[in-house]
Amino acid sequence: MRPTLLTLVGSFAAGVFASYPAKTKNVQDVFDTSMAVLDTYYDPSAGYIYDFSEAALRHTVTETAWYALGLVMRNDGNDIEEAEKIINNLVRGQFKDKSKQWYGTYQKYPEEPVVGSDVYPQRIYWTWDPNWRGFVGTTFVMILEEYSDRISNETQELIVESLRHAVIGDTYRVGGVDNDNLYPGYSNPAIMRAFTSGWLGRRINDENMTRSGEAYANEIIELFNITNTLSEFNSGTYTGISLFGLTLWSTYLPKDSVMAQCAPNMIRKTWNSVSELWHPGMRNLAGPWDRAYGWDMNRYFSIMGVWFWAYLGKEHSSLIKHAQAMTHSKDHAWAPVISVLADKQAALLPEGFFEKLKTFQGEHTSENKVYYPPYDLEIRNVSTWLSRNLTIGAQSINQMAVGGPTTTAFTPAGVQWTAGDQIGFWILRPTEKKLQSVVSPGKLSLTYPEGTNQSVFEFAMSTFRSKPMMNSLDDIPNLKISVSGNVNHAPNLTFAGVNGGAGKPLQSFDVWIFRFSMPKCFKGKPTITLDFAV
Ligand SMILES: *[C@@H]1O[C@H](CO)[C@@H](O)[C@H](O)[C@H]1NC(C)=O
Ligand SMILES: *[C@@H]1O[C@H](CO)[C@@H](O)[C@H](O)[C@H]1NC(C)=O
Ligand SMILES: *[C@@H]1O[C@H](CO)[C@@H](O)[C@H](O)[C@H]1NC(C)=O
Ligand SMILES: *[C@@H]1O[C@H](CO)[C@@H](O)[C@H](O)[C@H]1NC(C)=O
Ligand SMILES: *[C@@H]1O[C@H](CO)[C@@H](O)[C@H](O)[C@H]1NC(C)=O
Ligand SMILES: *[C@@H]1O[C@H](CO)[C@@H](O)[C@H](O)[C@H]1NC(C)=O
Ligand SMILES: CC(=O)N[C@H]1CO[C@H](CO)[C@@H](O)[C@@H]1O
Repeated sequence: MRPTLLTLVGSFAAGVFASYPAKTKNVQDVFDTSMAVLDTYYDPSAGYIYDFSEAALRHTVTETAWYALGLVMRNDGNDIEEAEKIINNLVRGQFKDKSKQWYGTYQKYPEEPVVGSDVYPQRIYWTWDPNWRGFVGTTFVMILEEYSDRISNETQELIVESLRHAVIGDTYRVGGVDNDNLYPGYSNPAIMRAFTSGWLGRRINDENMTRSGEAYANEIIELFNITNTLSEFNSGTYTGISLFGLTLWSTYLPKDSVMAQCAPNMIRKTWNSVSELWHPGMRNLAGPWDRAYGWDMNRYFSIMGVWFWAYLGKEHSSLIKHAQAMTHSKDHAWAPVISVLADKQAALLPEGFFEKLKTFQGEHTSENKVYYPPYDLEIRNVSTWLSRNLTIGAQSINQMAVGGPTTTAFTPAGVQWTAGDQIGFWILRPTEKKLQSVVSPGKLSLTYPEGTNQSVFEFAMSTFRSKPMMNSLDDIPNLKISVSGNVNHAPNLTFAGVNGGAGKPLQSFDVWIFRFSMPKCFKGKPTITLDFAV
């Protein structure tokens, strides 16, 4: 085809906008750095991103969706063509059989066998993931809202049709039914669900869908209002996703939506607790954590880390320079999403809010209440003490099941300290449904109200390059721990590492396990008190 004037102008324009023009230097850095990383993971012959983990070049779906948004934003060379190819791939890989529980969600990867076949039985969160509706769906909405002028009408129609499947499929989810766990307290997917339903209902004039989104949002808001915190509280990863979802509420819904009305307040309250728990010196959110992919944010890639990067600059965030080396680094793919929303969210917070997060404000205590029904039988009380070189956080809980919604990630108590060239962590593993905690400067007391002589206080501690071998509590670098209470004072010490020891790593962290058991005969309820000194 001979180039017409129009195609020449088109390619010239594409050349001019060689990068997404962000409003701030930090957001520009988030976007450019991350896209450069994602470009190296992109497989144009397939139209998918390679899985970031050890995966023999399998491809992956959600990261590919976020990358497609990044391509549309960058709009350079054949970016738009690739994005359209990707969108078509993702929609082709969406489950369209209305009779299946996984209707409307997207594949986990294109090479996977047929979900629900004899060889590949359906298993929620394993062979299919109900939250992919929300992750891919919200990304599609952002593409339509921000860049509908850059993509073809056919692709836009394809997206709207795909969103219809995703929104209706999401209504199949009922917490406690068919192994699903979507309650309004499961903050991050709940917020996405209300949003896509409210947004699409308005777009396609489906009043029932709009109403259903608004009604679900009301349940989330009522729950939030009880404690002024997200039910899925303090998580390096998931607080970041909930803030993303609340920013969607506030940005892309009209003023008559309860979501647009309530999101700014929820965002401010959530950032207030973040600002109390964020330790700028240690570059960590102090504990305890509801869902942790690790216990030192300097070593795992978190989505809060990307927000901090966007607002404070990478050097003040929890991410290392070459953040793709960190564990859970696939969340690098969140960068385009956060780049679009960073300024919109910042506009809802007071002037100078983020500047304060660059320096430690001095010793303080943060008290929070959290409620996540049905897992919490009572409101949880969370208390965190922060000092320059030591933080201690713990909560009192009365849960339906040990660990509440997640046993591996739920961390009822956590201590962090500066240990030379790294951060040390000392965390309580969940072993009982009821726990009473008292936090005070330098001190942590834990009691099991329903404990027995079989109870254990099991702590996992970081490893240290400066001190690879650990024989007792006396070997811990930069930290003295004194033990009191009616426990056996000498712990059983084991190692859990990637290549061996008494157990497997936690998330991807090698850990030392200090296990305190109870004497056969003891008075009162099982109690341990730990005094920490740096
Ligand atoms: C898309 O559709 C709109 C109206 O529905 C039309 O004005 C526009 O020209 C179309 N764009 C393209 C690229 O086909
Ligand atoms: C209306 O929405 C509810 C809840 O999302 C759904 O269960 C129901 O099937 C919808 N009804 C119609 C007619 O679309
Ligand atoms: C939640 O609290 C906010 C702010 O106090 C209030 O405006 C809103 O009406 C409340 N919403 C619900 C559903 O309780
Ligand atoms: C948290 O504190 C409140 C009092 O403010 C109390 O009613 C509640 O039982 C406490 N929760 C737990 C799990 O101890
Ligand atoms: C310590 O715990 C390990 C692993 O549970 C166990 O094999 C070992 O026997 C325990 N040692 C003592 C002295 O209790
Ligand atoms: C340990 O607890 C069990 C049940 O709580 C009790 O039956 C047993 O007597 C206790 N053992 C000792 C030595 O106290
Ligand atoms: C005793 C101790 O570890 N002090 C450290 C506290 O943290 C500051 C700043 O992070 C260090 O400079 C101190 O050495």
